[in-house]
Amino acid sequence: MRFKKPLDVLLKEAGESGAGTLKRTLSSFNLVTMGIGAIIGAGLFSLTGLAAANNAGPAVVISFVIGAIGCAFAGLCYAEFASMIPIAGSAYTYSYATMGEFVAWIIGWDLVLEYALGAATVSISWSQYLIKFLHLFGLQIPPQWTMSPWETAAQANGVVVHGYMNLPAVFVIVCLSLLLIRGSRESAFVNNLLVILKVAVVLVFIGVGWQFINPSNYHPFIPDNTGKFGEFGWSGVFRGAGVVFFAFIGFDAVSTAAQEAKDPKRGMPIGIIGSLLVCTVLYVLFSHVMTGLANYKDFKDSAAPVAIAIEKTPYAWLQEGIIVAILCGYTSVILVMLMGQSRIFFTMSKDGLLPKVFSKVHSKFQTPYMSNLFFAGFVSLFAAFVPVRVVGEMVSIGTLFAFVLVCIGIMVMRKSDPNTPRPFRAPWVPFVPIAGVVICMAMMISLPGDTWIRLAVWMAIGLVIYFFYSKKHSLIRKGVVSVPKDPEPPMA
Ligand code: ALA
Repeated sequence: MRFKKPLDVLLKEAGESGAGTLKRTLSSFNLVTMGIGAIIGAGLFSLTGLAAANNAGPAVVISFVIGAIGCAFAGLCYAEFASMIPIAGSAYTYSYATMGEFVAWIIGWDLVLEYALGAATVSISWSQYLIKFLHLFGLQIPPQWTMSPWETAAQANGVVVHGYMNLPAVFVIVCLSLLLIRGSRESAFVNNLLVILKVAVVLVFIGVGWQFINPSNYHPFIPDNTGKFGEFGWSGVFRGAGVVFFAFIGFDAVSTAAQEAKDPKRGMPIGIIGSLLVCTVLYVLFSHVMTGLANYKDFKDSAAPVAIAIEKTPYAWLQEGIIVAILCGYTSVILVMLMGQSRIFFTMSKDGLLPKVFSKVHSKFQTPYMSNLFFAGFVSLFAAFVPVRVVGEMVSIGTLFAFVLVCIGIMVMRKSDPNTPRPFRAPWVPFVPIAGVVICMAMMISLPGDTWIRLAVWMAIGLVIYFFYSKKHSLIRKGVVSVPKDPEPPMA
C-alpha cells in the first residue's frame, strides 16, 4: 500500500500559524533576493572559465542558455507545486502528496546532498577567497588550518604542509547558522544586503568590461571538436551546460521558505521564476564579457578566471571589488542553503519520519533552531575535513534527481487532483515536465561514474534509516495525521 499525504491535510498545515509554526515575514521581493542569493556563487565565478576553456569556448554563453532552459522547465513545475502546496518541505512534500511516503523519503534524503553539501562546497570555496581577501591587508592564516587533511600545500620555502582542517569554512557555517536561529527576517535582511552588493559588482564587471571586449576572442565562436565527446564543438557546448548547471542550483530553495512567505501563492512563482530569470540574463552577459575580454584558452586550469579577464582592463581595483563580491556571493549561497536544509528536516520531522527534535521551534525567534544547530555541526564536518571536489560532485547529481522527481510529480498531480486550485499553472503540460525530465536525466548521465556510486551509498544509508526508524514512526502510517478541523462556524 502506498502512503500518501492527503492534499487537504497539507493545505491546512500550510495555513496554520501561531506558536510552534514558522513566522510569515518574507515579501515577494525577499523571495526573489533569496533565490538570487542561492543562485549566484561559485558556479558563475569559477565554473564559467573552466567550461569555456575545456568544453565550449566563447559559446559557453549558449551553454548557459541551455542550462537555463533545463532549469526553467523544472522551475515552472516547482512554481506550480510551491504555489499549490506552500509547505517548507519543497520537493519532499510534493512527492509525499503525489508519489507516496517512500519516494518522499528518498527525495528528502537526497535533498541533503543539494542543500547541506551545497553549503559545505561553497563554504570551502569561501575560505579560499577569505585568504585572498586577508592577503590584501597583509594577513595570513596558517595553511594547515585552511585545508582538509587530504590536501597538501607547498609553501614558498618548498616545505609541503598537510591540512588539519578548514577552519574558515567552519567559521562561516557556524556564524550563518546562528544568524538563521536569530530569525528569518534578520537573515533575509542580511541576505538582501549581500545580494545587492554581489549583483552590483557583477553589473560593474559587465558594464566596464564591455568597453574592452576584443572581438577577435569570439573567433571561432564554437571551437572545432577535438575528436572527443564534450571537448568543443556542439557536444562541448552541451557538456558545458552540464558543468555550468551548478551555477543555477538554488532557485528551488525559494520553495523551502513557503511557510515563511507573507503571500506564498503569489510569492512562490515570483520568487522562483523571477530569480531564475534575473540570474540567466546576468549569466549570459557576464560570460559574454568574460570570454570577450580574454581568450577562452587563457582560462585553462585557472581557479580565478574572473581575475584573468579583469587583467585585460585598465581597472585593477576591480580585482578587489570582485573578491568582496565573491565573498558576499558565496555567503548568501551558504545562508540560503542552510536555511533550506533546516526547513526540509523540519517538515520531515513533523511527519514523524525524523526525530521530533528537528521540528522544535524556538519559543522566541520562531525558527527551527535544533535543526539549524544540527546542520551547523553536520555541514561543518564536511566543510572541515572533505576536499571540495568530493562534496561538489555530489551536489549536482542530488539536485538533478530532485528536479526529475518534481517534474514527474506535476504530471501525477494533474491526473490525481485535477480540480485543486492552482494559483500558478505550469504551461504546456505534459511537454514542459517531460522536457524537464529528459534534460535533467541527460545532465545526470553526463556526470562521472564515481558520483553515481556515492549517490547509491548515500541512498543506501537513507534506506536503512527509513526501514528501521521512519517507517515505524511515520504519523500517516500510525493514522495520527488527520485533517485539522475547520474553526467552529459562528453561532447564528
Ligand atoms: N548556484 C550556486 C553557486 O553557484 C550553488 O554557488
